[in-house]
Amino acid sequence: MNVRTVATRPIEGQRPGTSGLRKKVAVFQTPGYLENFVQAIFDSLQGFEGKTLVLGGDGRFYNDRAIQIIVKMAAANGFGRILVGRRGLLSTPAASCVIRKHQAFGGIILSASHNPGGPDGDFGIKYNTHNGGPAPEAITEAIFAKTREIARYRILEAPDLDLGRLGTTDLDGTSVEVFDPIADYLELMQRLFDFDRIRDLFRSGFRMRFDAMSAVTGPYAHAILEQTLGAPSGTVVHGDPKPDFGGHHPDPNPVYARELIEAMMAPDAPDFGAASDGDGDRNMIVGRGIYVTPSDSLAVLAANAKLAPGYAAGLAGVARSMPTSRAVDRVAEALRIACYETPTGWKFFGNLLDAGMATLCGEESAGTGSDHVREKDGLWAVLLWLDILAARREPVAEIMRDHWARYGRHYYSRHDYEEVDAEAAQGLIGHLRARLAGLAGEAFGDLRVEQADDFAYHDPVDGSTSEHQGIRVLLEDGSRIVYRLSGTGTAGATLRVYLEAFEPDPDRHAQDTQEALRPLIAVADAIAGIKERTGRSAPSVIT
Ligand code: VG1
Ligand code: CO
Repeated sequence: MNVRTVATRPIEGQRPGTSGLRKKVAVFQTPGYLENFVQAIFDSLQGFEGKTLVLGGDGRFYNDRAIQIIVKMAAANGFGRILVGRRGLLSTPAASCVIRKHQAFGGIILSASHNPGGPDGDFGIKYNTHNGGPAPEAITEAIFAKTREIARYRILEAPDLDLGRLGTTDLDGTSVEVFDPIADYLELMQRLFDFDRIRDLFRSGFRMRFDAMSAVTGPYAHAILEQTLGAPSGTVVHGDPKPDFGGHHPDPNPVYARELIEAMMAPDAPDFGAASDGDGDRNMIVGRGIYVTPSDSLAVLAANAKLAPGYAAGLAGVARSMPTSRAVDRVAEALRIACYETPTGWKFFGNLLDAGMATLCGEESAGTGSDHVREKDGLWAVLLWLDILAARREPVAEIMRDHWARYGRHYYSRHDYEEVDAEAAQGLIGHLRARLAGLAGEAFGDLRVEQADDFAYHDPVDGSTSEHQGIRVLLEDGSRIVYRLSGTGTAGATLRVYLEAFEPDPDRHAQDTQEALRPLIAVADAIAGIKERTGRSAPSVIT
């Protein structure tokens, strides 16, 4: 065996955040940085000798180099088989699908998701376990602990692999298989949705625009929407994955996917618009003339899931991250199913999905998914919407009006203050925490605080507890403010303020969201002193 053992030393700051380890590309390129983290993953695992590892990424800058390094390290560490997506590409949900289908030991996904890419952008790496889901906190903390005591890493001396060619290569006893990243995923989608019905919808003249944001879903969307479901070519835009995502943030929200929003608000807009993020696990849904918030999308999908063959038997339960609006709670109540509230990050849904307690899950950050894999899944959400539209044959705007009339409308918005001074952000949260006990009963203008706390989650399946997951302020009129700091950024701190107000009256369902939330926005600042503490007069991104 040509295994080389390289001496190394711990590198500071390799603690995984909300979704893996994310740093600037330049940081990942420093000698030993990637190698240390990968070796720490292997060092924290047991019993993988001879087993299968799935490997792929979102195609961002440095993806190709990193894949070559990881293949050689996985082989040197004793994996028996490595499945690599062709050209090193694999969307996050497809990776989850492949891990499950091929009963792999686990998988490594290279992505910084919605963060910008390119030589000056971000890179990221995350480990998923045999259930196909993101490693739970116990494992990410064990990996972090290993990064702090690492003294050597193992790598094979071997030439680079040709990742463009499908097929199997023997690498010193480890079989490395370059596979088609689309096939298994497409097959799974065909089992969940009525492809004939969606084909009929497109045949009837239904028009769609899918913006892949120059990221990983382009090839999947071309293959599924255009080549399989018969949507006219040109339906998929920005469908070529680029290492720098064309210089944009591959984040499907109304700010970064402005082009799609503009197309959908135009007089000749298509019937349906959608976009997904860097690694394909997020989705944005837009109807002609109407943007659907991710929280509303989750609620509508839960209410209509039974129309799709894969969910015809009904839902066991639903789950949402704490800051996600409570629109889905109302649907769960009507369906008489359980609704779980988890901390931010998909890793917290894994246990509920594995235990069969939840079927659909979602986050306000444009993540929706189900028990078909263990990651959020952008194209899956788009296909579920398409299947529902094919069954109901009503415009998106009508479906939304109908939904709100029945359940009431949750006006919802997230205000992000990006790259603020880390100390100022910590100070703001610390100050809020100190005020929590006295907040109940305090009045701000017409609004009075009913209850305030620092969200802690007790996992009903494994009994673990995760604390400090966001400050919640509930007001007497049913509205809510949540404050938390992002765990995915790579520069300074990002403060997220989540605002939600409930409106039962259908005559008041056509308001502008920021208008409807105006009083609450003022209270959010009054409670936390956002302007004063961050020095920002307005959020950097409003979604
Ligand atoms: C953000 C979102 C969170 C999501 C996470 C990963 O985390 O708020 O809902 O799970 O990104 O999404 P944070 O800690 O920055 O708020 V992705 O598409 O990056 O895998
Ligand atoms: Co993502």
